[in-house]
Amino acid sequence: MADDETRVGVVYHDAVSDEQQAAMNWLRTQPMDTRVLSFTELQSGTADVDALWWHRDAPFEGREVRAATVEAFESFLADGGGLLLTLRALSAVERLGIDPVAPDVTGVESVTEPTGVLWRPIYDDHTAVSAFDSVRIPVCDRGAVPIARYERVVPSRGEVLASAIRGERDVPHEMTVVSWNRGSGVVGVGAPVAFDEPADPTVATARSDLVAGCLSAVVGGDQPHRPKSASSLAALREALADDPTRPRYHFTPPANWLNDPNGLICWNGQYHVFYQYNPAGPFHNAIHWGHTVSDDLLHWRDEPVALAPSPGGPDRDGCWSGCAVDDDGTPTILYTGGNGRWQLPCVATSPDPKLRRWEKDPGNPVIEEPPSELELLSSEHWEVEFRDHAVWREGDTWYQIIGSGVVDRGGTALLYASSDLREWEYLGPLLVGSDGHGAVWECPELLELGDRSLLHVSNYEDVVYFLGRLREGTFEAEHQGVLDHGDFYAPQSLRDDDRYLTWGWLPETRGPSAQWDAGWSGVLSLPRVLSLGDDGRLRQRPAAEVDQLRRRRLSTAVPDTIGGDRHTLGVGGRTLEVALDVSLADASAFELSVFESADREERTAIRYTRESQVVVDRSASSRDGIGATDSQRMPVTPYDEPLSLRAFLDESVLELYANGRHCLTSRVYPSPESAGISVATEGGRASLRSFDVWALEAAITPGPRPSSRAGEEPQ
Ligand code: DQQ
Repeated sequence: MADDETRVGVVYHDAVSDEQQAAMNWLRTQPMDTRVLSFTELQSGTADVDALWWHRDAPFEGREVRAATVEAFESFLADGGGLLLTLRALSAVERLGIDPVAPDVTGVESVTEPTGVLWRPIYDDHTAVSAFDSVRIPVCDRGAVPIARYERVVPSRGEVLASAIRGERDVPHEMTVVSWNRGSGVVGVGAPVAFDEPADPTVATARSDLVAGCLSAVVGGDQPHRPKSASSLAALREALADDPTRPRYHFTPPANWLNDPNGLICWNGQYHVFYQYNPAGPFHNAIHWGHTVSDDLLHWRDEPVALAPSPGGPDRDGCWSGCAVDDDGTPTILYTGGNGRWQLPCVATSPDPKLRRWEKDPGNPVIEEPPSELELLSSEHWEVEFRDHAVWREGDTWYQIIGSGVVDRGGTALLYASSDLREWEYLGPLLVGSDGHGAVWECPELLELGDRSLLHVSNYEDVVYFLGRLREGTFEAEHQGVLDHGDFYAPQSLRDDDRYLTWGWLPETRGPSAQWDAGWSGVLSLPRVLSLGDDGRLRQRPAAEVDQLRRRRLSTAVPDTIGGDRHTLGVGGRTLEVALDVSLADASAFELSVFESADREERTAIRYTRESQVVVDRSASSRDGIGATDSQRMPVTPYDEPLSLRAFLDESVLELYANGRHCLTSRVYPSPESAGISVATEGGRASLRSFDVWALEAAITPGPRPSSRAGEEPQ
C-alpha cells in the first residue's frame, strides 16, 4: 500500500503539459513522496522511487520513446518497480514491451455526463478500488479529455480490470483499465482521469481515489494477470460458485462470456468442447476459443484457452465459430478469423494429444475472399456476411459449408470442396432460404441421419432445420421445423460412433448490466441426440448419459388424476428433472409450475394445452423482473396423447423435451428460495400416467453443494 514513505516518480517527455502539471499538483496533496523525472533522468538510472507514473494527455506516437527509454522502463520493472500509465500513456504498452497489443481506440472525447470505469466484480477486492463500494465509478463529468482504450481487441498479456460507464449506461466493450503482472505491478488507466478539468466534487473525489488506489496497487505487487492455466480458470469458477443463478449441471464458462459451441470432437477417448469465449468479461467481444473436456459427457474439466486472436494476424479481432475434424490423425479446426471488416476462414492443427495447443496455418486465411458469383449481404460491421464452418468428408474430398446471405433472397450455406482442407473450390449455394428463413444464416451444419440429411441454420432468431436429401451439391428440403422453440442458438454436433450429439448456446435473457454483475454469461444445453424416427421425422432426446445425473428420486405423492385444486408437491429443488406423462381427459390445459415461491408470486408455468402446444409462461418467473417475461410456445404435433415431457431445471435453465421430438429451452431468473413445484388443470381433469422427480447431481460446480439446493424432501 502507498503511504508517505512511498516514492512516486512522475515521468514526462520533453515538456510538462498543463494536464501533467495538474496531475503533479494533485499528487503533491497525497501522502506520497513525489519526484518529477524527465525521460533523460529516467535513462540515467537515478530514479530512486518505488513507482513510476506516466500521465500523458498528448497523442502518443511511439517515436518519442527511444530505445534507451524503453530499456530504462524495462530495467526499472525488472528491479521490482511499479508502473502506472494513465490517459494516452496506456498506448505505450506495446512500445514498452509490456503487451504486444496496444489499445485500438485513442483520441479526445467530449464528456458531458458522469463517465468512468465499470470495474469487474471478480476483482472488486483489488487495491485500486478499495475506496469504493460500487463497481460503477464516474471519474469525469465534463470537458474534452484524452483517452485510450481497448475496443475490438484485448491485451494479450494483460488482464482487463474495468470497462466503462457513461451516465447510467454500462459500456462493457470499452475496456479502460488493464493490469500486467510485471515488476511490482503495471496498471494502465485509459479512462478520462483528467486533473486539469473541473468536476463535481464527488466525481473529483472518485477520480482522486481511483488514481491513488492504482498507485497503491502498483507498489503493492501481484497484479491480476490473465487466468490462462486450467487451475486459474478453475479458481475463477470457484469464485462464482455461490451464484444462485449459475447452472450446476449445464456447462457454463468458468467466468466471463460464452456463446457458440465450437470444434466438437472426440479425441483419444475424450469429448472436447470448445466454445466462443471472451476473457475480458461477460460480453461478446474479441472472441477466443475456450476449451473443456469430459470422459462421460456429464463432468467437465476446464482447459486452458485454446485459441486467441494473433496480433496482426488474419484473426486479429477474433477467432469466431468453427468446427474440428480428424484429418487422418491430425486434429484440425476451421474457424472464422476476424480482421477489420473481413471475416475469412482459417485453419489450425494440434500436435498435442490433449488438444491444448493449436498451431495456426501460415497460409491463413485459407479462402481469401467470399465468392463473387453471388451478391452476398454486407452489414454495418462486415464487408460481407461470411462466416462459420461445418466440414465433412466423402471419400477423398472434404466439403464445407459457410454461412452467408444473398441480397434480396435470404440466408444461405455456401458449399466448398477441397482435397487438403487448405485449397478450397467454391461449388455454389447448398440452399438459399426463402421468406421466413432469415436474411443471414449463421453456423450452418449438415448431418447425415440415415437416408435423410438434416441442415440446420441459425438466423439470428431461431435455429431452423430442413430435412431432405443432398443431390449434386444442392439440398432438397422435404420438411422443415425449428430445432428448439426457446433460448437456444448456434448449435453444433459431434459424431460419436453411430449417434450425433448436439449442444446449443443458451443465451442470457437478463440485460448486460445484470450479466456484468454476475461476472459470467451463457450456458450450453445438455448434449442432445438427434436422429430420424420411423416416420422420417426428427427425434431429439437428451443423451442417455444424462440419466446418470439422477441422484435421488423424490417422493411426490401426486394423484393420478388432477382436477380442481392445485396440488403442491411436498418436494422441490432447483437442480431437478421432472418427467411426466399426461393426457388431458376433459381438461383444457394441464400446468406444471416450477421455480415456485411459497406464496406462488414467483413461478414459471409450463402449460400443455388442448391446442397441442406447450407454453412456457415467464410473466412471473422473476419477482424482480429480471430476464424475459414473454411466453414461449412449442407445438407438440404430430403427437399421440399422452404428452411425454422431460423438464430439466437448473437454477436459471429450464430445458424441455416433449415426446422425444420437440425442445424448448428457457432462461429464467427466480429468487434463490423459489424451488417449489405444483400441478393443476384448467377446465376439467387430466390424468397423470407417470410423474417422477429426481434430484440431479451438481456435476459442474467445483466442490460439494449443500444437499438442500439439489432437492428437498418434505420437512
Ligand atoms: N457467433 C459467432 C459467429 C457466429 C455467431 C461469433 C453465432 O461466428 O456467426 O461469436 O452466434
